[in-house]
Amino acid sequence: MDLSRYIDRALNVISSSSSLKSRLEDYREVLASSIARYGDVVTFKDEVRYVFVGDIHGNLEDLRSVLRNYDEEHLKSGNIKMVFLGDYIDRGENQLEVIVTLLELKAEYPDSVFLLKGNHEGVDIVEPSPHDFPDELISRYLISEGSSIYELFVSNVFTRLHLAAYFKNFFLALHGGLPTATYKKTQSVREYLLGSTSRPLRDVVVEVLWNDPIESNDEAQESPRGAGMLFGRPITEWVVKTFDVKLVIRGHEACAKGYKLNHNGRVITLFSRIGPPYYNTVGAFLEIDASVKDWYRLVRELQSVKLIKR
Ligand SMILES: [Mn+2]
Repeated sequence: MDLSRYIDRALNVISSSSSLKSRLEDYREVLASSIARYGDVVTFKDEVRYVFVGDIHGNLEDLRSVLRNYDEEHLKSGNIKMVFLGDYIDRGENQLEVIVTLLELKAEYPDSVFLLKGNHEGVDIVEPSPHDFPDELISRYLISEGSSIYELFVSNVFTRLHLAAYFKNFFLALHGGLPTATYKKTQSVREYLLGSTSRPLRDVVVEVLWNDPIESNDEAQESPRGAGMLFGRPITEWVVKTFDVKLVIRGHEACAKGYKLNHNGRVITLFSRIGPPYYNTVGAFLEIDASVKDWYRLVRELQSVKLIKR
């Protein structure tokens, strides 16, 4: 069976507020054990196939187009690991369906499905803006139930998502971009992305969730978004060398073709939903096979990029 059947499972879960609330308790456990087992920055070691999915923003049909490509056998056997790059909610018409589908997948295959935090899921440490998820919950379950379900999403889900995924020699995956505040100041990838070895520093996490690449030899420039920074080529070159990765994989920015490359092919952006309020008419996701020696050449030649069209 292909993975799109998890959408039906999600529809069943959200059909009543009581079933959703009880399932949110399960998600809390699932996500907490994933953080306990893999850390806030997931470290991968298996040379298998990795699928990266960019922003979905509540667009269920585009999520379906991605999930149709994969069978449960892939996740069960561990031959494929799926990494979702955040921004599941906000703006689209099916935010709840999208995030619950992903949580159902995570609950079933906790070691093969990884959910990263987007700026719209950063509600614990970072202000989400704009953020119309509470409105969707209230319009569906009315004010009292809708508000309490939103609180459960914050405490049980959004605060428990991974911040990034790292595979030495291969990739670093995160929602927004590479932080500039910790550039050249840290030894480990975790410290670089969190700003400290213990508690995450807000300003650094904001950068991870909000930054965008810019084709510049400046290290950093101010971002027109009003949050985060624009990171230039020197930052990417330092990260590639210091943390020994070939590719930085991120979402966050709509792109006309669903993807784009920056910084001499070292940064790939994936945007996996189509349609308003964004302008792109094609979406994209990425599949790389870490067991293939020249996997990075295949990325550069765009053979690893999968398109979503209607
Ligand atoms: Mn975003």
